[in-house]
Formats: sequence, structure tokens, C-alpha cells
Amino acid sequence: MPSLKYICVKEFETMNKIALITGATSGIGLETAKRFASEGISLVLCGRRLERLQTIQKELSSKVKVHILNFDIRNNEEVVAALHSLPREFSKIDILINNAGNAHGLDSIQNGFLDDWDAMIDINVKGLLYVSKVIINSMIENKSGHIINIGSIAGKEVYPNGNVYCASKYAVDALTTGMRMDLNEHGIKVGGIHPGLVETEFSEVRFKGDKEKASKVYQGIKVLQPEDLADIIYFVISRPYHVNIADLVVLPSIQASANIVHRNS
Ligand code: NDP
Ligand code: 8X3
Repeated sequence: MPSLKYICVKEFETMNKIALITGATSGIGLETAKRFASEGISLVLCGRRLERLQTIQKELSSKVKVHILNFDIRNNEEVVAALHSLPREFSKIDILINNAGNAHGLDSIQNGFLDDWDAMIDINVKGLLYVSKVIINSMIENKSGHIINIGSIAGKEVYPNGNVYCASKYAVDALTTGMRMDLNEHGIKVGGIHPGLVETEFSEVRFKGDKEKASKVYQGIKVLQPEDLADIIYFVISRPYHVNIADLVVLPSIQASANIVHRNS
């Protein structure tokens, strides 16, 4: 017979939980979707690449219910329309993983491009806010929810040529704290996860499709894999209700800080 103390603690149950993941078409978002599916968490998966979303939906639908939403997070009208189009069975989002984001360029502030700056601020900061605004409203109505914002070590330390990307991730860090404070009275948990180097499509996007340049970032070093982050994200969201992992920096062992990476050559 369970003790009274045990009964009073709301344990985490994956059954009937629904997670919305932005940026689910590759990297950390995709692996998190797979991990959640294998734990029985139903999914709303978002991204711009529709074909990929459809393939992932097909793959994961044998395990859990999966709904896909195809929108550009930079466009608030698209975000609102997509999120309001959710069928009733997907409309109560329990877990929001604000993951969509990228770096665009790695240039000094004096040589940076306005288009890159706009992209990083619009996607990493404003896009995260657009999605959060809609989902937070419904979480408040439900008096529950868990939001994880994917920041970066770049949101804890600035590095040379990181300028606007770092600023966008510092903003994510600040918003995470702000959300946690404002949503506290509504029973909504908020936390930030801040990875160092993770081998995804991130560097390919940063270097505008230059695969050779991108592969050099990870050459000869064992960096984090998206599955590592998926594991950690699942751990964070599966703690009992009274436990909130508020702020987590995750580095590969060869990385000591944003700009110190031990390379043999
Ligand atoms: P990927 O490039 O593999 O994934 C980025 C995801 O974001 C894709 O699914 C992409 O989907 C989505 N996305 C990008 N722009 C938009 C947009 N305008 N509208 C909607 N979705 C968009 O990179 P990661 O998995 O590495 O990145 C995930 C998060 O992790 C990002 O926030 C990134 O800043 C952060 N991060 C990454 C690190 C790394 O070293 N890789 C380290 C620290 C943090 P689609 O193109 O289909 O729209
Ligand atoms: C991505 C990691 O070090 O390229 O946020 O900024 S880094």
C-alpha cells in the first residue's frame, strides 16, 4: 500500500500528455520528438519543411498520436493560425519545447549582415515569443504546463563573432527567467537548457549550406549528439510536479566554455 506522502506527490505520467516541439524537422527537436514518442507522449511537431514533417509523422504515428504544423515561426499570423487550427484532441498542450532556432553567419559586428541579424532575432527571440504567447494562454486556462526553452552556452557567455546570435540567446535566457516568474502563480513550470556544441544541421545553416566548413566545426572532436539532448530534455520534463530543473548548461566534455574547446590538432 503506497504511503500518504507518496499519494500526495504528483508523479509524472506520460499517458495522455501532449508535447509541442518547434524545430522538429532536424537535430535536437527531431531527436526529442523520437524520444518522447518512445515514452508514449503524443506530439505536435512544427517546422517549415513539410515533407520532413510528413515523414516523421509517418514514422512516429505507430507509437503515439502525431499532428504536424507547417509554419514559419517568424510570421506571427502563420503561428497564430497554425496553433489555433489544432484539432480538439491536440489542443491541450502539456509540454512546450521552444527549440526552433539557428545561428546565421559568424561575422564580426562591423562585417555582419542585416538579413542575418533579422533572421536570428526574428526566429530565436520573436518566434519563441509568438509561439509561447498562444500556448501560455491555454496553459493558464488549464492551470498547468511545462515550458522548456532551448538557449545556448552562447546565451551565458559571448564569444568573438557571436555578437547577435549570443544576444538572441541571452534574450532566451532572460525570457526563461521572466516566464518562470510571471507564470509561477499559474502552476506552470519553466526551465532553460543551454547546450554547447551539438552535431546537427546548425553549422550548415550558420555557414549558409557550406557543408565542408560546417563539418570542420565537429572534425576530430566528440561533441554532443542530438540524442544526448533528447535524453536530458526527457529527464527534465519527467520529474515529479514539485521538481523544476530551472537552468541547465550542458557541454561536451572537450568544451570548457563557449570559446575553449580542446582539439588535438
Ligand atoms: P538544426 O538546424 O538541426 O535545427 C533547427 C530547427 O529549427 C529545424 O527543425 C528548423 O526547421 C527550425 N527552424 C529554423 N528556422 C525556423 C523558422 N523560421 N520557422 C520554423 N522553424 C524554424 O539545429 P539544432 O537542432 O542544433 O538547433 C535547435 C536549437 O538548439 C536552436 O535553438 C539552437 O540555437 C540551439 N542550440 C544548438 C546548438 C548546436 O551546437 N547545435 C548549441 C546550443 C543551442 P525548418 O528548417 O524545417 O523550419
Ligand atoms: C550553438 C553553440 O557555440 O556555436 O548555440 O554558439 S555555439
